[in-house]
Amino acid sequence: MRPMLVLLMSQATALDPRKHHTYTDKPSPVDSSFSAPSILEDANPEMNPLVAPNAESKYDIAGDDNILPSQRRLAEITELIHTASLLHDDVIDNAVTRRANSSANLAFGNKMAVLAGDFLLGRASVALARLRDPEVTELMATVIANLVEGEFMQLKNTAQDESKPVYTDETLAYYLQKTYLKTASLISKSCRSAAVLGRSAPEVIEASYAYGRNLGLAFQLVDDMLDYTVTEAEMGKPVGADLELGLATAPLLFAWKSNPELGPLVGRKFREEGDVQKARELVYRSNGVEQTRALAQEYADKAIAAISDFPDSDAKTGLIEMCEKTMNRRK
Ligand code: 2DE
Ligand code: MG
Ligand code: MG
Ligand code: MG
Repeated sequence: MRPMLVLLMSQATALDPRKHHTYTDKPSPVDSSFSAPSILEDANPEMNPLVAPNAESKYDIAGDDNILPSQRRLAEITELIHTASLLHDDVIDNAVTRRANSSANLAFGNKMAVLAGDFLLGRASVALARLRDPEVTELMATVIANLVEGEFMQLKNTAQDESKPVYTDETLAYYLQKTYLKTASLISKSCRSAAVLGRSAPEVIEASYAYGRNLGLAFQLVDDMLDYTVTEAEMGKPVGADLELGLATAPLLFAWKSNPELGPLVGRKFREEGDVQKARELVYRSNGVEQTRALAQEYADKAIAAISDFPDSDAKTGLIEMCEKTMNRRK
């Protein structure tokens, strides 16, 4: 999803008349001299499954001149960072499945999985440096730091003193900040970077960032909701895992808001026998799932509103579809 998003954003912003100047009329210093080897330094482009030139897509992205080579590379970098974060995530979460397969940590062990993630981050950094765009380098390097900051916030779990946890307005704000860092930062800053590489006008750059931020928040809210609602066979990754890990995500936070008795359970991170089951039941009984879906829908709507001034195009339609798909996904 993420590489496609970057390509669609590249296309949609290129078609915006507010653009400073077009690719053909004034190529950026990067793109006029940009001849990139494969992102993994492989001479054979077939070896690069990420955004192969002939990649099949229902969107018309393969030979589109509106998409710059640097923007295609950015899409690949985004995917490398994302995949690296999942390799590390599955180690941290002790997950045994990913994308309907064994997780890398199960198949190869934690050490190899961590090193594989590090390798992808290294390759992403090399590719980023080769774009020769300091602003984009800063944005995407910040994403890497943000992913880690988000995970740290999640380890801490709540903004409250754990001995006396009480639901306050800060509880949801903390969760949303964590969610921005661990998920929406990558989506928003890669969308922004696509517009920066395309030399878009400042308001177009801001719009692409706002789109990504809101879509990213919707995406993780749905992810946290699906953890309560779908089966592992549908998801292709463990479900019900968040509570087992002691994580208070949106469905639980909404349940907690109307059931203060959940506080002590959250405080001890569901470590005692029966905690998880009790918490899960309260989530279902207090519409925590529905409230999470409604909040996700608000963000998805904001994402669509953010790009409303983009001129109509297939790419814009694709970006809107991404929001709809995010809301309807079952995996
Ligand atoms: C997905 O959350 C996790 C995203 C960020 C992970 C970031 C880490 C810091 P989930 P699912 C681990 C390291 C960052 C790097 C290497 C850049 O809800 O449900 O656990 O798919 O995702 O397991
Ligand atoms: Mg996980
Ligand atoms: Mg995780
Ligand atoms: Mg999850």
